[in-house]
Amino acid sequence: MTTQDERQNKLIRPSHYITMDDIIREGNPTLRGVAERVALPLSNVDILLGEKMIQFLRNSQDPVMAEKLELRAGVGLAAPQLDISKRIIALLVPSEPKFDEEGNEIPSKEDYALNTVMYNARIISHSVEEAAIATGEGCLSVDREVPGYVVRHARVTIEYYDKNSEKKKIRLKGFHSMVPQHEIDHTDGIMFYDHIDPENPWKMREGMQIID
Ligand code: 4LI
Ligand code: NI
Repeated sequence: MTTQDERQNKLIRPSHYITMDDIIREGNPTLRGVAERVALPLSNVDILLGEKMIQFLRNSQDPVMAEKLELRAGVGLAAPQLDISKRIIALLVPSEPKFDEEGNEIPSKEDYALNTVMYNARIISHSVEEAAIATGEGCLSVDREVPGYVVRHARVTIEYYDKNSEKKKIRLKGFHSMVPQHEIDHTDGIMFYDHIDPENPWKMREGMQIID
């Protein structure tokens, strides 16, 4: 028997890199539980876990590190995916690649549209309009393709606490709003395919925005 605190202490050791072996898969009941809010001001262990989660996402997007550690690329990770039932999510979304007049990509290595750990994140308001990613969604805890539109809010306002225990509010739209909605869902025991129409996965809904 290992307790959650013991698992978290292992994950935050300085020498530990989070890998796919640390990520639990569908079928594990933790993914269907409602996670606990974290205590504020944040404890050092919760701050360190957030940093490890961001490090995992950065490694997963780096071709060299991803191959070495056998990581699947992700832009978001939630603590329940590490079998830690706490309301902690990490978001690392690369900026859209920019191009010069000749059409060459301007390299912008450390450039992220979103690079945040959110504690106790909640959606405080959202658009009536819905949206879905054109190609569907994937999840590091789901080792199969589940095709279909994952119907979400087109725009959200999220309130959360940052790593300094400061209360923040952010408004997001497009792909940038899909990622935190997917991750906040993990803290509520919801999987992306719960939002796919089982009858007709690619059914277009009235007024739904398609993100590509
Ligand atoms: C390599 C290096 C095509 C198929 C396009 C890959 C760096 C799908 C998209 C990435 C799809 C990076 C992503 C998510 C989708 C599909 C997540 C590639 C990593 C695109 C992230 C949480 C849903 C987030 C856009 C079934 C692990 N991520 N693609 N969905 N990328 N990535 N989700 N959809 N079709 N999942 O999955 O991190 S919200 Cl950045
Ligand atoms: Ni997921």
